[in-house]
Amino acid sequence: MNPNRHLMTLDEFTFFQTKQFKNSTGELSTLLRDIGLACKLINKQVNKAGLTEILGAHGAVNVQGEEQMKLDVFANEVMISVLRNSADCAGIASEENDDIVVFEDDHSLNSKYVVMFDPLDGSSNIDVNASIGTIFCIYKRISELGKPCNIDDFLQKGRNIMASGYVIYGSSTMLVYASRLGVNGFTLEQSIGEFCLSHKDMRCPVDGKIYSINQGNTCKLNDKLKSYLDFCMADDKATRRPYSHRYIGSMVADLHRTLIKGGIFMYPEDRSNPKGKLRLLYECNPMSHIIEMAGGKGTSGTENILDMKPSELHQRVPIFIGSKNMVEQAVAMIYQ
Ligand code: AHM
Repeated sequence: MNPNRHLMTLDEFTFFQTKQFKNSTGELSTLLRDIGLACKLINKQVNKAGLTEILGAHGAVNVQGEEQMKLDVFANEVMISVLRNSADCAGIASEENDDIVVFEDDHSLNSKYVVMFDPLDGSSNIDVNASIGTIFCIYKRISELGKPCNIDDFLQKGRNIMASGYVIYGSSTMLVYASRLGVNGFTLEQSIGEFCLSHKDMRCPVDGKIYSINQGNTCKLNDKLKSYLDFCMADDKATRRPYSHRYIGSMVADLHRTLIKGGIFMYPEDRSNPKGKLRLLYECNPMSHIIEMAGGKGTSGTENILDMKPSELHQRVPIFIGSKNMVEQAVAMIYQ
């Protein structure tokens, strides 16, 4: 039997990338492997979400007498415990935690990286079996090695992201990973429990014909945003309009489609969410980094997302993201 060497695992791939940089220590690859492990553990639970409910809902006890955890709480605890055990993480910030979590053991104090994540984005979709995801990004800390990391390590501009990614728990489970060398997708091969390279050098098409927004909120939008939606729905064959409307309500799933097929995804400011709904640090920054590394664009409408200096951990921001030409046209029509 011949070994199937057409498969390249996430580990092999990141190690291969590491070898291209003379001074690289491989720490980032180790961290990515640890995040991959956490996501495989989350995936296992997500896949049996319906069964878990049969065995006992949140607050109930399962047949083994263990308390059941809500999936987003479970995902958060898995991410934290795996990264706490990681050799290369000084601390984390999570959408589920009010404050940063600093790892103070001797090894972590000397770790170079901090990680930010949304452990289970779009979790309201769990009940209807729609795709959900984990989003993460990794920064090099700016605080002194040997000391505990601090809030300034986490309030860096998205431009400083070293690597980012998401895992989509969908019809298959896939990890999309962006570094300065580009964006690559790895599908979980369940039989060997490894993420394997399946989508090499992913590029977001510069143009598209899909717009993605919670259109039910139109009554809460300002006139310019409403006019832009009218533009998306207008009949004009020359510019491929009307665009198709797609909205899953799970950012990872909506942006995964946008990355592959092109289009624009928006969560703008509205009457109920004057600063937008999505979080700069856990959702907008990592996603903008991935889309930008793939040739697309992410903006708040007035500023490139990656150039915004965060002022607080759970800051919200309006977002327009996806195919470069579509995003630039939307911004020109709404904000200029
Ligand atoms: P969550 O953090 O509660 O999961 O909310 C984030 C989700 C995004 O995945 C999605 O794009 C958005 O909220 C959908 O919001 P809405 O239901 O208002 O359209």
